[in-house]
Amino acid sequence: MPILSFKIFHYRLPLRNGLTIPGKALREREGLLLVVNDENGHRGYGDISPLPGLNAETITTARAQLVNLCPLLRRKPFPPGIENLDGKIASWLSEESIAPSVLVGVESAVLTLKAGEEEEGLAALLQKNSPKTVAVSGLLHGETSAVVAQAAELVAGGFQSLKLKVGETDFKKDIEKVNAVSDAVGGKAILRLDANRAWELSEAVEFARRIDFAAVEYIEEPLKDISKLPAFYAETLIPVAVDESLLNSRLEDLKSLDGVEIVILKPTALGGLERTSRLARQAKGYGLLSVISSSFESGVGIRILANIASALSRNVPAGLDTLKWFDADVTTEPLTIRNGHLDLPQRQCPDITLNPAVLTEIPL
Ligand code: OSB
Ligand code: MG
Repeated sequence: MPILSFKIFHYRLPLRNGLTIPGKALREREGLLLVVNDENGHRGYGDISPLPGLNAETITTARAQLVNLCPLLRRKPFPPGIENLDGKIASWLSEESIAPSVLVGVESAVLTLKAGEEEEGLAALLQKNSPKTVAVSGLLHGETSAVVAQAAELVAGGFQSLKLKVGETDFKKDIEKVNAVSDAVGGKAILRLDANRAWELSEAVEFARRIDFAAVEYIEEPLKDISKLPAFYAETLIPVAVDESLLNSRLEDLKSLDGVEIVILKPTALGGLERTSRLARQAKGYGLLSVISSSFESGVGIRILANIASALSRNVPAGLDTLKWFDADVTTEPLTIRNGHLDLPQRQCPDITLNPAVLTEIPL
C-alpha cells in the first residue's frame, strides 16, 4: 500500500551522565523521527540518529536529505518483497545517494508500515518464526567500583553477557577492572571487551596475559593496526570482533585475518538494514558470528534493531543496552529489559505513543 502522508520530528534526549565516544563528549542525543501513514491508518516509524564521530552526516544534512526524499516516497508505492532485505528498498529509492542514518530511518519506516499492514511484528515479517525475545549484552560503564556493582546487579537480573570498554585510560586500571568484573560475575556471565583500537600489539598481548581471560567471549578491535590481529590471536587465543574496521575494510578481507570470528553490525553506521542483512548473510557464510549493536538510537531505533537482531542474528546477545543512558525517550512506553532480554511486541511499532515533551515537528 502506498504511503499517504508523513511527518518528521526532531528530538532531543537528555543523556543522564553524558556520552563519550571516541573524540566527542555529548550532553544530549539529537535525532529525527520519521512517521509514515498509509490510507488505512497503519503507521511506520523510523529513527534517524547520526552519531557524531561515527556518522559523517550531521543532523542538519540528514534533515535536508530526508525532507527532499519524502515526496518521492509518496509518489512511488514500495514494491512487493521489501521484507527480504535483498536490495528492493534501495532500488525503490533509485539512484539517490543517501546518508547511512537516513537510509536506516527510511527502511525502518516502510518495513514497520508493512509489518503493521500484515498485522505482525517486524521480526516475523523479516524472518518467520524468529524468536520473540532478544538477549542483550549488559553494558558496563565507569570506574572499577561502579562496573563491579553494575556487573553484580546485571547478573542477578538475568544477564548472561556483559560488555566492558577498555583502552580508554590507564592500562593497569583496565587490567584491574577486568579482573574485578570477572571475580564479581563468578562464571555466571561471559564478558565482551572493546578496546576501540587503542593498543599496539605488544600492549594488547600484555593486557591479555594479565587478565582472567577464561571469562572473555571476545575482544572488539584490540589493535590500532588490524593487520596484526592474527599475531594477537596467535599469542592470546582470544577471539577478535571487528566493528569500526567494517567502515573502511571489506568483510572478505577482514575474515581472512586469523582470530577474527565476530562482526559487530551497527546499521546506523553501516548504512542501512539491507546492507546489514547482506553483511550478516555473508558473515554466516564465512562462519562468523554477527552481533547487532546500537549507536545510541532512541527507543524507536532500539525497537527496530531488536527486531533485526531477532531475525538476522538469532539468539546471539545483541549490543542494545544503551537506553539506560537516556533520561527520556521518544515514546511514552518504556522499553524494558527483563531477565536480560528485550521483549518484542507482537505488533511492533504501530502501537507506540509519541512523547511530545522531547519532540518538535518539522514543518514541511
Ligand atoms: O565502541 O562499540 C562501540 C556505540 C556507539 C559507538 C561505538 C560503540 C558503541 C557501543 C554500543 O558500544 C553498545 C554495544 O556494542 O553493546
Ligand atoms: Mg565497538
